[in-house]
Amino acid sequence: MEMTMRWYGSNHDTVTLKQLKQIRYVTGVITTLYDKKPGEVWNRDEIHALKKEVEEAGLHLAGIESVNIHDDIKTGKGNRDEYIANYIETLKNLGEEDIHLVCYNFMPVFDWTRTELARVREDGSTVLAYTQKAVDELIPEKMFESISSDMNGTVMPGWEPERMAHVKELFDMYKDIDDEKLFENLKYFLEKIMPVCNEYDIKMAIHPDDPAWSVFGLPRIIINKENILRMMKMVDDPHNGVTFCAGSYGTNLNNDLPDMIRSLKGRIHFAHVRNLKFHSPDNFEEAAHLSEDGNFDMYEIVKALYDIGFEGPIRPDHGRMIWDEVAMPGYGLYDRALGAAYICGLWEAIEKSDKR
Ligand SMILES: [Mn+2]
Repeated sequence: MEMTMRWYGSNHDTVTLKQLKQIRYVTGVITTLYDKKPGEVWNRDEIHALKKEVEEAGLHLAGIESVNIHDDIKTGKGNRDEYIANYIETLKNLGEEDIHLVCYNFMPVFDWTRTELARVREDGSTVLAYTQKAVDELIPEKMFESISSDMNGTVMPGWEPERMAHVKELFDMYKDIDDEKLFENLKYFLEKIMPVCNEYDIKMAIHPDDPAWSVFGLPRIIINKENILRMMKMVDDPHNGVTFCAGSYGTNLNNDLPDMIRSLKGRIHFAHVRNLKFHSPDNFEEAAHLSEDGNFDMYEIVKALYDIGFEGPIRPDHGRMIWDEVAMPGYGLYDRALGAAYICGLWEAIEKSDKR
């Protein structure tokens, strides 16, 4: 595995590449062209400039999170084929720049959903949190307003104000889309892009839906073992793979994370590791990475990744906000650095015990 950190680019991130480099455990960066709209082509020179910036800081550009999918592709409507052609062009340009990992998601309307961005924990740290009750009491168009004051002046991925201004139209686009239709549209998209992925060895890594169930009546399919294995079989090509996000699949306590990892051997191209603390099955908050701070056994999760021979980038996922840092919720420097160190420690211990 390669330890990485997500970085939003020098125009958007409060964390610098120099700081990431100094974590020491981290050798790679997962980044994106944050200003690109879904459906737009990423030009080769833009990609090259991003890569150069990362490399000049002594880091490796390990992959893109994300190249977002236009809603016409997810709904199978409008200009789907044109947007798929653009996506293929982007993949080709990434391949030409020697970038071989692309994370994406197929979630309708909301990229991910939390009902609080700064829940205060006992020790005064703040974390992202979710309660089903709060979602049930909210009308979807107000979702953005309800959390935007806690964004610390940052623009959060999937929650761009210009996108949220059209949230009602987005809901209309999805009104006749159910799980089956969404699977069908995902298959259509994957079949079209697989040739370019094979040509340039680009590993597509779908991010699960977060939380792993339907919110606001929208369909959600990347939520459990059955569905993800269905997706792997549906387009049975190793380039059709997975971002294994422990914190997203883990929102559903019925998901056995180590078992899911083992069942996805050869298809996990990217891993996100995070811990959640549950107060009840539908009230949880993000915790420190340390196993005993939450409900997940991090040793078992990292061990499962080790056992399947996982070689891709791994990153600590959302961290707590600690030491009075002001940053994008979940994406401060300090707690994610602690997470990286912890995961590297687990990995080294597992690897050395295995080799003795
Ligand atoms: Mn994730």
